[in-house]
Amino acid sequence: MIRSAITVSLVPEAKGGPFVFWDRIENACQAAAELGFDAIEIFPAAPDPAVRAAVEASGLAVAAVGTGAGWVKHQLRFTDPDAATRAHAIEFAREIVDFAAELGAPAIIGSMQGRVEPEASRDEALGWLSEALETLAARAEARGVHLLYEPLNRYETNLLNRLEDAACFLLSLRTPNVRLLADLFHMNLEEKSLPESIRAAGRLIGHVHFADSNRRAIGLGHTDMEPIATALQEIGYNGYVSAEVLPYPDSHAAAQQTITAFRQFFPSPC
Ligand code: LER
Ligand code: MN
Repeated sequence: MIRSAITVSLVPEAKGGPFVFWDRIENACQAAAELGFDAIEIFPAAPDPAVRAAVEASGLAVAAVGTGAGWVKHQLRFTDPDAATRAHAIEFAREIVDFAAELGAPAIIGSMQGRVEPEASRDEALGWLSEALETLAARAEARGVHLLYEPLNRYETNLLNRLEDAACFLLSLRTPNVRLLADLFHMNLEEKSLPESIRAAGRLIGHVHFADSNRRAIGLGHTDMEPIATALQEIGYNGYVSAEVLPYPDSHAAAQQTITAFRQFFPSPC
């Protein structure tokens, strides 16, 4: 069954980014639960027992946990030409993988993947990314969860922008424990056809960021959602569609619009 989720950022440095809730975790969980979401997706500054307690008290599941604070707060990326920085990046992400696993959720590798920097070759950068994903995926597997790798659009990385390229890359790894995160906003910029790309990636897709073409809630842009929802059903997707969108016109309205769209495109069978 496809389930609904909504994002909360607990990282002030990410202000302006595509997260629906920004306030305290308790408030975000309460609003999400009242609107009927199945789960919350958390963008934390670091592992935090208080966050875990608040989510558990809310009764919501955790859809995923972002690692991006490693970049926005600490400027750590897996493809940094400096070996010590790369090691530090893996260490930061490993702590988030452990925290996410305690919550029964996968961690997301998005902005921490970095890019091919002028000081390095593309092969070197992809090699460093592979090393990081192998290490983190093994850690996640030992804790019973997947790792999620997210292809980003060309304005955020020059590594892998399309689902197909990212899928080939994941299949080249030794670990089978990394799944693709299909972010509909990035895909709108990079894919020829979103439904076709989803069908081609099939069972490799482990998470979806449910965002319209302008990174507002689904229904507020020009994405044709119906064929995308059909493609997700056809591949047997049974994960979360999680609203990683701007709080437009405000957090509550974006959340309300998201749950309305979710119920329209993924109606409950009973
Ligand atoms: C993270 O999920 C994402 O989509 C990125 O655009 C954040 O930089
Ligand atoms: Mn995303």
